[in-house]
Amino acid sequence: MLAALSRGRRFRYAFRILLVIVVIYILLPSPKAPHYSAHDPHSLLSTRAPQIQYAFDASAGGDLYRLQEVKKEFLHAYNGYRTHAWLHDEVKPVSGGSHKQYCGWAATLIDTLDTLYIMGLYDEFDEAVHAVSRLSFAYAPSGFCGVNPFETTIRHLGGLLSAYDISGSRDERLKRKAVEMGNLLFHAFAPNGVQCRSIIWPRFPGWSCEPNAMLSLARLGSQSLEFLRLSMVSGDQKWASKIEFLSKAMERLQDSSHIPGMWPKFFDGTCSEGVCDLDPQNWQWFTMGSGTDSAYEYIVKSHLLYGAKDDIYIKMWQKASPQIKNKLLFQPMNPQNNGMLFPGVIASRGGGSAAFHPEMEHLSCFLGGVFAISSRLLPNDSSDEDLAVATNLTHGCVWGYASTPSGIMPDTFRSLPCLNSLRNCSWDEAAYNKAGGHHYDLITPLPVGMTEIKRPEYMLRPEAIESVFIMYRVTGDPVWREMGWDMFLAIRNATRTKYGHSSVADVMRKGEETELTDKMESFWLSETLKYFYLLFADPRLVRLDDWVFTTEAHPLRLTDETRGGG
Ligand code: DMJ
Repeated sequence: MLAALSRGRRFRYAFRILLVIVVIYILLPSPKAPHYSAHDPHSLLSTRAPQIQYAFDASAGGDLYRLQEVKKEFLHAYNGYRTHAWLHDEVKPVSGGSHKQYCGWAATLIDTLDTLYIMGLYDEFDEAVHAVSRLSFAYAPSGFCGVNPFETTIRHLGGLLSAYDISGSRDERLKRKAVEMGNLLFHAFAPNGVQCRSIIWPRFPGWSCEPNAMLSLARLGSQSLEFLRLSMVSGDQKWASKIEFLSKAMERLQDSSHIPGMWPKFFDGTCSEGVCDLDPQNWQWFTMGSGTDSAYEYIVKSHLLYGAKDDIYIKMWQKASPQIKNKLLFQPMNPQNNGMLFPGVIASRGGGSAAFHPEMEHLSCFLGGVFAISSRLLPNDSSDEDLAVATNLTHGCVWGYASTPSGIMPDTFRSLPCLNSLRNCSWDEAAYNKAGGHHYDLITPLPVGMTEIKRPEYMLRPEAIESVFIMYRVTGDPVWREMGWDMFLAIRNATRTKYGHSSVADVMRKGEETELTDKMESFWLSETLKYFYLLFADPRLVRLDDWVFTTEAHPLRLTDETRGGG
């Protein structure tokens, strides 16, 4: 009958049907859409006996002035995004435009949901959840898109799961979106079970997920928290089974690297059984920075989330951590002679030839927090040593901030290691002069103790404040709040713009000389400002005994049936 109609009438019919569908969609109440308010019965303050977090007494409280200052910055940046880039991936903090980074699925909004709730911004949370629940991941707003499985897992899936957990595990809209994203991410695995580089989305006939010949450790090992929690929340075990397969591959490879117990940065992911055994003749890089960081972090944290069901994670950490301490950590020579530690990089060719690079990345600053958690998770002979390592690693990052003219640590720099002894490392001016120049450029001196700045930018990264926050929560020592406040002031001063906060090109420049790159990654709101906020909040808020933070700072709820202990 339709064929008999004129083209114009067919068009009008189709238009009317479409209109009716849109109106029904808008008017239908979303199923199970709780309204969040300041009187929300769900409380984030808990009373569970402390295991990881210091036993703060009830009077510890928050540092209200600093808390409000952090919240002000958060609102400034969030409102910049809300007004100028709503539902886009990122706001451009200098020019006020928007930026597509992750297929246009509102990366900043999804990444930020749980921070809104934690900060008590319930109206904003309500509005944001409503908007997110109406997004569709069935297609990419900008046509075909290459989905990055690593980033989409930690930002989108982690963001949705955490928003669900933190708001009381009752909003079906959030659970549904998490499952939808989890199903999409399931396409990121090649037939041999290993993650491919990207998923072409929407998929089209003929596309297949090709296994990755240069698979990074971070990609192999950084979805366990999100996938395990998704299985727990949804009741569907398919994500947990995937993690079981991948963690077995990691366990199988752990002793065959040039530094048994540690994994190198890259693997060949093209073998039929998953990941190939390592070729001992190849170069292997060992680092705590880019390409590996979150895989080590997830071993410890997956034990926290799931150790009662599977002890594979803690066994891997027990093998890895002594090697990290003995082989990778070094004490940089510095005029203050303080005992701080940095993780370096080892490039090894096998057959005993290995080179140590005293290179420190901002990304590696997560490690202090991980050692602090593991020192409490596994009370044993090395607990005190692990806490001392955590303290010295975190001091190293704080030193990296305090040393530059802007008060912010560069993305990558080098130092002179005291190779002989971790206790006896006194300042040796002649050795320092020999190791590197004194100058950053013609007029600016290098911070004394650094021998080279390889990447001078600051990308609004969270890892340093993340470890400062964990150190405060684990030890209860208020000195960490003081250090965190100095870091906050320096970052605010260098990065604040009209529409938010911007990455800066060079932390060795100050004030007007700083070049702003017009980039505000979603982790600024998801991680960096969340950790600053929690550092100054009542320490019972989002306690380390009730929640585990993903690598994107999304707290996931710990449950008694699955959590691992000592
Ligand atoms: C974040 O997306 C995550 O913390 C990730 O694990 C590492 N990189 C950024 C922040 O620097």
